[in-house]
Amino acid sequence: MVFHNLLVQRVLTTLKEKGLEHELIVVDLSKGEHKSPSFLEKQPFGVIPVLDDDGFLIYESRAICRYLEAKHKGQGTELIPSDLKALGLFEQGASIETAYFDPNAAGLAFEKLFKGLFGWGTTDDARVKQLTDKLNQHLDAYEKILSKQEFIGGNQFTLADLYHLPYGSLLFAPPVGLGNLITDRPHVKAWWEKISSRPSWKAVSGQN
Ligand SMILES: N[C@@H](CCC(=O)N[C@@H](CS)C(=O)NCC(=O)O)C(=O)O
Repeated sequence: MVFHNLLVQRVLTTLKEKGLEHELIVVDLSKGEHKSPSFLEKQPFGVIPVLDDDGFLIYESRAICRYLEAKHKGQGTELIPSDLKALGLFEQGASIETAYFDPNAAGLAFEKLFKGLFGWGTTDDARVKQLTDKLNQHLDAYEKILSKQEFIGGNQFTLADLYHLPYGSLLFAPPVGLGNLITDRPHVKAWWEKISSRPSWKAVSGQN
């Protein structure tokens, strides 16, 4: 897994689900290319990914995925439902990922993996405990939700599930070593196995 391309993987998985051709232009973070004036013109926050769709530029990985789904509705997997109530549940699931999963899973990846990998300092054990406790608490809610519906945004696979894949996978990476937070909960485990075994994600994360 190329750790620093995590959120690029979110977009690549969406492209695969939609069956869309693309060209991947690698921005070398180790050389600081993402902070160069020309890149900052495209992405003022200096982070990847950015999508250039025939000159139309859009950044923020989740927004890019939504844009691709809206533009190519009717092609490949439907990643956002159109039925009003299904759409409501999708929005709820997408918000759950951003509010309750991402900050804790990403925080744990930062503390337990990225700090060591990129020389950003030493792991703060108190912070790890705080993030692990929060994620445990939130995954208890996931367990309840997923005992009543198949996916986090309703009963079909959507972007709300797909958004979890990069940081969810990192929980299993040896330096993080917290895959048990997922596998200890039967419904969360079944959901995770379903979403992480999609051919799109397997291809993008190099598990094939
Ligand atoms: N909210 C942004 C986050 C993007 C992000 O943090 N990208 C990381 C790579 S996965 C990055 O470019 N980090 C470089 C840095 O922070 O300097 C998104 O979803 O696109």
